[in-house]
Amino acid sequence: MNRSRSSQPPVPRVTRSAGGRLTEPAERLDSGPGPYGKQRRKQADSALAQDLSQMSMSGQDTLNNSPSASAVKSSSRGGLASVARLVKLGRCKNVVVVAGAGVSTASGIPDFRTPGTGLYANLEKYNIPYPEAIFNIDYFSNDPQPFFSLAKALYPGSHRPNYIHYFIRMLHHKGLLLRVYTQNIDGLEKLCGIPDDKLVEAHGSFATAACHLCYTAYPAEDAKQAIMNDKVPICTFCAATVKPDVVFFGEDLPQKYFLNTQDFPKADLLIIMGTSLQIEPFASLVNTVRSTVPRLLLNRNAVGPFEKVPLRRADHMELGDLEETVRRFAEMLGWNDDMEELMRSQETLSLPTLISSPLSVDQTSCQSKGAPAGTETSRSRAGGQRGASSGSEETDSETDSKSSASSSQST
Ligand code: CNA
Repeated sequence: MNRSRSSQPPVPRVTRSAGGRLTEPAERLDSGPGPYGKQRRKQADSALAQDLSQMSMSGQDTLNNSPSASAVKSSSRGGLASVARLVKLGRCKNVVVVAGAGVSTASGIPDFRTPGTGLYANLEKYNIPYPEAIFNIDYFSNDPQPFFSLAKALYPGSHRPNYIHYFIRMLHHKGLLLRVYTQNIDGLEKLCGIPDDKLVEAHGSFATAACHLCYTAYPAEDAKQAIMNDKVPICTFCAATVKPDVVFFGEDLPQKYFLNTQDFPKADLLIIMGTSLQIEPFASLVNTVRSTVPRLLLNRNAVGPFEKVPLRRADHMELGDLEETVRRFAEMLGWNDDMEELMRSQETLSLPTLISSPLSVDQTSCQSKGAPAGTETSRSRAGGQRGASSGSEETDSETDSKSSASSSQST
């Protein structure tokens, strides 16, 4: 679809950035033994914060080796249960989910920052000066090859939604989901059946493509074919390079992202899942719910405002493997049978091709950055490999009428 930078002056424009220091290669290199030194230090700080926190938090893997782990675990366990209790009491009917790459690792797609397995730890082969360069629009303009090499691994098609995606869909099915804001570009939320009007793909997706210079739309399937065959898709209008509509650093976020100004003040529960909260402006969204609104962080480590001690009174975090945590959460909510039924119902459905499906999402500006594809893990088999439904058809019947803004109205 066509995107124009200047034709709509009243529309707010927000570009994606990696958040101050992370975009600066020099600082990254100064921050430790490697480009990820700062990240490691941050994680160490987080561990300390966790030990000090007396707030609602429980740790699994992360705290197991700490001398004070058991004390922390016993004194602060219960965050997940507290939130489950609120949900069961009917006090959370406008749930906003904020999601990141950690949601899809159980589907076999590496995240960015997990040391060792994350994409940023495995970029040597792309011959780029610093990790973020691969998602930098100026860098792409000069040399699209690093991103295209990566995109070959990222294109949706070989991965299935996992238990976590279906849990988010279950929130919708129960009439509780106000919206899910995902940074992921793998399309798995859509694939698992979360309808378009409940989904904001804040960093775009591969479902559409356009010229990176003049924004002339380009058939997404043709772009995919070219990239998969090591060719460069060329704009039919200006002959510049075409790229899939995923948001690169320095590019505008989709207009639909601005639904956040309505949603977050209205939220009565915020669930933050599988994100390092390092990418702005997305990361700051979590600070825009009312201070009395419970925020539940489900992640391997403390991130963003959850790194500070003490935590905000309404904050809860449950640290450990995300899929395991979400399974426990579903159990506490009494949703096990519903989850099983939902996932079983997906087994017979075939995997749709996102790229050829018509897009109802109105995305204005750009996109990009990616998630590497990998092989499906054994864990993903529990949910992710059971197949997927096409997002829209089935969910039309399981309506959650709370949503007032449709994607096409979102601008
Ligand atoms: P990130 O910076 O890599 O952070 C991921 C977070 O999830 C980290 O805090 C991890 O500790 C945590 N995590 C990973 N796996 C698990 C797990 N199994 N259990 C618990 N926690 C886990 O990724 P973000 O999403 O924060 O960064 C935003 C970028 C990443 C977005 O712009 C995405 O486009 C981009 N990305 C997307 C994908 C995808 O679409 N699947 C994959 C990789 C990167």
